[in-house]
Formats: sequence, structure tokens, C-alpha cells
Amino acid sequence: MATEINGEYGADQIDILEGLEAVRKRPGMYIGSTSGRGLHHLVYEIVDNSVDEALAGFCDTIKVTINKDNSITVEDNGRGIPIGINHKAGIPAVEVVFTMLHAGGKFGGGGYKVSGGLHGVGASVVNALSEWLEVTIYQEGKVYRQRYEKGKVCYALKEIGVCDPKKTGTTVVFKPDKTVFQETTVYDFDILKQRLREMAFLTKNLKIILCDDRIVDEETGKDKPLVREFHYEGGIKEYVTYLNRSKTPLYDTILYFEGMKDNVYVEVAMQHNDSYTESSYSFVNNINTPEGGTHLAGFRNAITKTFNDYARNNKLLKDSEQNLSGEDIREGLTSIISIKIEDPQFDSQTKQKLGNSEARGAVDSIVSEQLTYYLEQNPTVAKLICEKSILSQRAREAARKARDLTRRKTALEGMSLPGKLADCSDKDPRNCEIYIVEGDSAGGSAKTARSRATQAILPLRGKILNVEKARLDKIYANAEIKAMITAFGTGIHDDFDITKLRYHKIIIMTDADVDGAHIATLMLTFLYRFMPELIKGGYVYLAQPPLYKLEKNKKVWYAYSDEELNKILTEVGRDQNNRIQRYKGLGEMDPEQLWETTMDPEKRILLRVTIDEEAESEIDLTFTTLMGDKVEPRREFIEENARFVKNLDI
Ligand code: TTJ
Repeated sequence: MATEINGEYGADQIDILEGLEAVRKRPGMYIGSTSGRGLHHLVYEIVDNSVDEALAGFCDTIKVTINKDNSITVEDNGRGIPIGINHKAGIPAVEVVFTMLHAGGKFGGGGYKVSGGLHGVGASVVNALSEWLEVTIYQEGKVYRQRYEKGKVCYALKEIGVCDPKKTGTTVVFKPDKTVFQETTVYDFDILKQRLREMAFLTKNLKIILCDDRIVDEETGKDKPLVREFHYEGGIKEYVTYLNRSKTPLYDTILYFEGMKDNVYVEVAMQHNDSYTESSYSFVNNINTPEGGTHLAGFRNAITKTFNDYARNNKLLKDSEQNLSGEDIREGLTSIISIKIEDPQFDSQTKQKLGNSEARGAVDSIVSEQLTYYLEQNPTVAKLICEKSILSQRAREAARKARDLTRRKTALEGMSLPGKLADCSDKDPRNCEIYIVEGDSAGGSAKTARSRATQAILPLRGKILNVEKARLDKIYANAEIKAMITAFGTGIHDDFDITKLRYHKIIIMTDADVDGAHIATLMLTFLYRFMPELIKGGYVYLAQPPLYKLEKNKKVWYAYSDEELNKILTEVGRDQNNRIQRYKGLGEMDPEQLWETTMDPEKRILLRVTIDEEAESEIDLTFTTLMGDKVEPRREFIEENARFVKNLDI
């Protein structure tokens, strides 16, 4: 390898700078946005380069550090970015990497660039959007460095010292430019943790370390870095184990299929659990594809066909019985489909759905062939899955009949709203809100308190059905669920129509205690599983009733947390005659108080429920953890708190 270092710049440099200027002019075009999301993408763009080196077989450890000043250090033990002159550009290859815009795809010869952050734009974009960036390369016993500011070279690549010739690798430190990332330049440990863990799952045997150097021990005042290590020998097999960790698996093994066909590398891991919902996550070149695409279609086709063949051949399904549907076979299935492909094509609209047709065929044939063999070798597992699917088929049939019945009924009798609903008079959904209230007594107070024109009240009795633990037929037969569906007006599943939504705010109002939080979670689970569009569209809110009422000299204060109570007490003085009332539930408030504290649009606080799409696999876990029957993970979660709820003041 050439080690000559060139400090001269050719005419090409001009174009290069113009390239990076374009990135600074329109950063959103390159990294999606300049919000917190874009800020975190910078890290993924850099880490992806090291992951590529790991996939090529030359790197097994990547360390990411959030430094005290919110700059980021990424270091790997790969071969080190080449420092020799790139003859086309006339500058060292490393400088090409950081200063020339790459359209992605091939670079540096040999192999192909596999991973690539959401936008796969590369290191030069990160460089352009950084106040400064420094790269250090360890190669053949020497250490090289170059620094850039806002994408511009500060000095030519230089040798800065020597190192153990056995040490090789690349270290990049960058500080995001606050004039670009105006919303925030503070990194969120949990967001990085989430994605880096996912990357480690997707690349077996790669160790990724995340370190937060900002943390200081409260007692001693000394630095106390927070460190997390992700290293999975089993790769996506361990991912499935992780996703099923708070569920009860139907059988012990994780089914795993792997192969290469038509230049598509396919890896699939799957295991059923005893629940009724499917959790499938698909990836292309380590990027999540929430909308699926041809690879997912190939997988679904393969398992539907293979299980039906198996069930017929082994007389688990009689000749007179219908084929199992894909949904039946996927009931309670947790799966990861990960493919690597040279030239991924994403659908033009969402850019999230894979379009390559060779991916469909490759996944289909690899899974069909290996699953058929597996089922023949493991009849006990095969039978368990088929029996579960047959039960699902029967429940689905019963549910369909129940739905048809209600459809016919509504067609005959016209849309009849649930009896317990106190509807509002305004008919424009944009002005209307519906409060889903726990318990009849709180419901009664809310009905008196409400503003009749725009606020509707639907009281629900006690705990609502846990849809994670019930089959469809039982869910559709549940009175509380039926009441919600008819009140919303949107229909459900195939019939779902958001334009028929009768209220643009759906507000869940429960007691401010553990039981109330549990009921709210049950409702959110139902909404997330059956009408996710309502959550994704931002129509779902949580009301925030106060915890305390404080009276002094005929004046009244309400506190929504212990912290707030203390603050008020400090302000008004902690006298004897303070009257502090702790609300045990909504039922203890009279209608005026309920209006004033929780329902008055002028004064109330609402939390809007949102879904972080990049963390959907974790949300799934959130629900199963809260709703499932394993006690330990549940306690952990309650301590960690909900990450799918974001604050919004109205
Ligand atoms: C490319 O092919 C020849 C041998 O070196 C390969 C390479 O560039 N490997 C590589 C790049 N390892 N690590 C990187 C890298 C690491 C970071 C942190 C950032 C960037 C832009 C690249």
C-alpha cells in the first residue's frame, strides 16, 4: 500500500467543496432532517463504515463514545481507511472519503458497500455538517491524522506518531454543527443504545460498545461513564430470543435459515410464542424496513405454503378443511428477516418498502427448502405450530361470523351509538373530543363537568380486555371494545377508514395511580394493535389529573406531581393551616374540580401518545412486558418508564 502523503490540491478540490456546500445548504436532503433524529443519524452514518469493515471480516469491535461536549468518537479495529493517493482524485483515499460526496454503492474497489444508514450518504455528509471532525488511522506501525472544519480540510493528512504495528484501525471524532442542528445537539444515550444493539444483533460476533462520558457520580462528583456492550454470537437468533424474552415460547428452539441465491444473502430466525400477535421485523442491508417489501412477501409465501403442505401431508388438516391462512400461521410468531443485497431499490413513495424482485424469490426458496427439511426432522415442533394455526383458523372464522352479524345489524338498524356514550352536539370531528373514562362514577362526574358542545364521554367499566391475551372472537365479543369501535366511527381492520373518525382527540382519562396506568396501557394496547393509524396520526392523548389539591386562605392550588407540590409549598409557605388533599382517584373530584384540573381545554395538560418508528420492536416489547404474565420484566419496565409517550402541552 502506498504511504506517500500529498499536501497539494488539484483542480478537483473546487468541485468537492461545492459538493459539501450543497450538503450544508440543504442538510435535510441528505440526512432526512436536522432535528434530533438527524443528529443521531450522523452517528449511524459513521458507524456503518465500521460495520462494513466487520462484514468484510476485518473488524470485530466498534466503540462509540458520547463525549462530555456531545462530540462523538467512533473507533474500530479494522484495517484503517487507506491513506495512499487515490489516483483519480489525486489526494489520499481517506480525504476522498471525507470530502467527496458519494452516491453510495461501490467505492474503494472489491466487495460492495452493504450497510448504510437510512440515507446511506456516508462520511462526507457527516463531515460537512460537523463544526469539526478528526480522523486518526493506525496502519503499519504509524499513526496518521487529518482535521476538517465544516467539511473543509484544515491540514493535509499527516503522520503524527508511531504505534504497535499490530494495532490497526480508524478513529473518528466529530462535533455536530450547532448552526445546522438548531433544535438540539445533545445526544440521547437510549436512542443510540437502541440502534447500536440492533446493529449488533444483525451482525453476529461483532462487539459494539457504547460509552457515555457525560455522566458524573452524584455523590462523589467524579466521572462515572455509563458503558453498555452488545455482542451476540447467535446474531438474529439471539434477537428473536430477546424479543420473546417476556413471552412464553411454544417450543425451545429458534428456527434459523440462511443461504445465498441470485446474489441475495438471506438470514431468517423465527420462533412462535403462546400469544396471538405477530412480531416480524425485516431488514435490508441492516436497515429496518417497517413497510416490508419483496423480502417479507417471499418469507410469508414460503411459510404459508410449507406449513399447509406439511399439515396436509401429515393429515393434521383434513381434505375437507380449508387451507390455513398466512395470518393463522403467523399467530404468535416472532421473526427476523435480514437480507443483504447489492443494489436495494426502495419504493419511490415511502422509500421504506423493498422492491427488488430477486429478493422475493431468494427468500422464498431458501426458507421453503430449509423449513420443509426442518419440519420433517422435528415433527413435535411442526405439530405444535400446526395445531396453534388450526385453533387460530377456527377463532378467525368465529370472529368473521360475529363481525358479519354486527355489520348486518348496523346495516338494518343504521349506525347506533353505544348507550353509555354521552355524545357532543358539534358534528365537526375537528372540534370534537371523546373522553374514555375509567369507571361509571368518574364517568358521571365527567358527564356533568364536560363542555357539551365538543366533549363526548364514554365510561368504561373496570379493566378492559387485554387484547394481547385473547383471540379475535373474544375481542370482538367484548362490550367495552365494541363501544369504543362504534363511538370512534372508523371501523376496524379492512374496514378501517380514518376519514370517518368522529373525534379528532381521543383522550384516555384514568386515575393517577398504578391501576390507572395499567388501564391506560390496556387501552393503548388495544388502539396500537387494532387502530394503529389513530396513534400514528396523533389523535390519541392521555389526560393528566392532578395528584394533590392544596388550600390556603381560600385559595386553591393543584399539583400534578410530588415535585410540583413541594414547589408550591415552598412558594406559599409550609404552614399548619395548609390543607393538602391527595386524590386517590377521579371519583374523589367533584365535577367542577374535574373540569378545572383535567378537562378545561384552557388549563388542562394532555400527553399526546406517539410512536417512535425507529423503536417499534421495543414498543412491542413494552406492551408485552406490561401485559404479559412474567412478573420480573414488568417491574423493570415500570421503573424505566414509557418511551412511547411524549409530552405535549396544549
Ligand atoms: C476499505 O478497503 C481497503 C481497506 O480498508 C477498508 C476501509 O476503509 N475500512 C474501514 C473504514 N474501516 N473503518 C473505516 C471507517 C471507520 C470510521 C469510524 C469512519 C469511516 C468513514 C471509515
